[in-house]
Amino acid sequence: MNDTESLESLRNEALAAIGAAVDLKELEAARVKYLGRKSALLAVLREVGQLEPEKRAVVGKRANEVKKDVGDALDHREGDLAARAREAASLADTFDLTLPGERFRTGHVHPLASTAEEIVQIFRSMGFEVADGPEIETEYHNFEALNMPAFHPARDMQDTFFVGDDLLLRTHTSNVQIRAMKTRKPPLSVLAPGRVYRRDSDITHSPMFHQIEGFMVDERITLGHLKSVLSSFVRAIFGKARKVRFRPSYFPFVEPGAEMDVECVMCDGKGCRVCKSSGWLEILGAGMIHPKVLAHVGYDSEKYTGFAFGMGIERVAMLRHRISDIRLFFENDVRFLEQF
Ligand code: FA5
Repeated sequence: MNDTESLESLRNEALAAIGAAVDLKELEAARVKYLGRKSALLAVLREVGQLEPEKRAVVGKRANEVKKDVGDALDHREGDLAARAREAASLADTFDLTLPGERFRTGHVHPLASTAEEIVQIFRSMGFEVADGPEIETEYHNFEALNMPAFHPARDMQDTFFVGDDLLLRTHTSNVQIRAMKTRKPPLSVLAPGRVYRRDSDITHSPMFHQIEGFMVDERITLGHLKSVLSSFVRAIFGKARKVRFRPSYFPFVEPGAEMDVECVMCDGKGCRVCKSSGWLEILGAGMIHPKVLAHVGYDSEKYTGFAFGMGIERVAMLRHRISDIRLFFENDVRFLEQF
């Protein structure tokens, strides 16, 4: 093969390698191989001076042309590959506006919290103010001052969790009657929502549940006031159509005492598992505050009378939302909670 032929095959080989380079790194390798200091082409150009004069002109001219062609091809391919790399990088960065967004799960107010809030608002609109009391309570405030001295059989109605000699988890919110009345003078109308505890568990009873205590004391407060306040409440929360009834009942801290039942919403009063076939669900106990309780807080029971009631918030929420098992409120299953 003479010098011109080998220049032609060198040119073809270089152009093929340049065309086949897939990225700038491979292209740089081709530049070093075909135009670098140790390349065959540069060797030809270095040695051209030693050729015979007429061959020197032909080979020298062709070698310079090949060098230019290879250089041009390298520059051209470099431009192509750089553009392709830029395009790939910008595609990787692209924000696709048509993709669906990420869905954030938002929390909900717990159905018990929203029911309690609704109840509180209804009584606030009737002039009641909200008070608070401790969940860990003394026997005195939970029982004694409520006319349930030690060994009184009525203490058994509320199976109690004791946490110390004289300390217990309050079994009802009625402890707030004593605490609030001791620090206030009549007239007063107070509402006290909170947690209470009893050894009690089935589809309508929970060992920890919520009550709202309400009481009003003034001169000449009668059972008529109690019935009127509770009837207004029932109309506001369950609507006019839902039937309610008062039943005489016994609580040592009231006289007379009553319980209020609401027609069962699960069976519309026909009788079912939730209302234990009675057609009614008990939501509260109530009555006229016993003169002995008024005496305990230092009120003159000849001058003042009052009523009190204690309502189960879970029971109201079950009736409001047609929930058939009280335990659903405490299992924290989001599929249940999401519905409210
Ligand atoms: C009492 O707790 C009295 N302190 C209520 C009261 C207050 C009467 C003021 C008179 C004057 P009782 O144990 O019935 O009463 O409970 C009141 C309400 O709490 C019930 O009507 C019921 O709605 C609810 N309740 C009672 N036990 C449970 C329980 N284990 N789980 C869920 N709700 C309950």
